[in-house]
Amino acid sequence: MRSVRAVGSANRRLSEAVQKVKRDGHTSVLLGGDHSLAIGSIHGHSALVGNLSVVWVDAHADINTPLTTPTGNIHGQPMSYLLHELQSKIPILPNFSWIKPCVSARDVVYIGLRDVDPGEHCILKLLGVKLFCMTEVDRLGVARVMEETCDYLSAKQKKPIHLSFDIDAIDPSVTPATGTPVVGGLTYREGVYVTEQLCQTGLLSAVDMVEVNPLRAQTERDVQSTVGTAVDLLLGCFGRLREGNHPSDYS
Ligand code: DIR
Ligand code: MN
Ligand code: MN
Ligand code: MN
Repeated sequence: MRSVRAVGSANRRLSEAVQKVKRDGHTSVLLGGDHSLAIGSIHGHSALVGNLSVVWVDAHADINTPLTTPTGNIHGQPMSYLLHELQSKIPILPNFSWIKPCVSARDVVYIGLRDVDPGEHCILKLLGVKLFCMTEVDRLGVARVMEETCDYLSAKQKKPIHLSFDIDAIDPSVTPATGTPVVGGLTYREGVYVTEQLCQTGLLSAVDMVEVNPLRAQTERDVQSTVGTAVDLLLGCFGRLREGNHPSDYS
């Protein structure tokens, strides 16, 4: 396990910062940085608003436990610390004892998966987590995926939505400047459509835009394409429409 203490204490501070943003009545936006930051972001969000829906857009499921991780990377594990259902599988770790699981497996939807470890696949199936891997995106199309995602999340009670968007969900031909690129991802347009539809629900309450890493780019053009896409995805979350916006939309 890499940098356990630092990740634990940074996330504790982050959780408090997110709680303050939510207390002040704002939508929280986290720019990252590796995806272990979702621990503090979701913890803090839930501490203030209560039960959440989580939409996790990623090539990876990030649901390894400290015992199933093949890499020791905590950014491959954040969901395992947050889910009630996995609490008994989490060993005691330094600077992690403040983390209380706060999300139910039935309130999570994954979109864009295409690189899932065997242990993670086991967990996802055991818990019956709703997911749209790239096969599903290919089969159904992004419009149907978002329709089903929004129906699934609003079927019970309408909970605030936490969007955790790993930029590696998008195809590396568009967003190459990231730590663990995987071929065969969402197109730019599919990514923007996901954010537009989540904005439309009126329930989007916090957004993580993570794994954007200009240091991993080979060219300036790679940086521009990756960062520009991340910005457009965030604008989609905040109501920018490709049809254009009426002036009153901005007020
Ligand atoms: C792998 C890779 N499943 C792990 N995960 C990544 O390290 O647990 N997540 N890259 O973003
Ligand atoms: Mn991730
Ligand atoms: Mn990822
Ligand atoms: Mn990662």
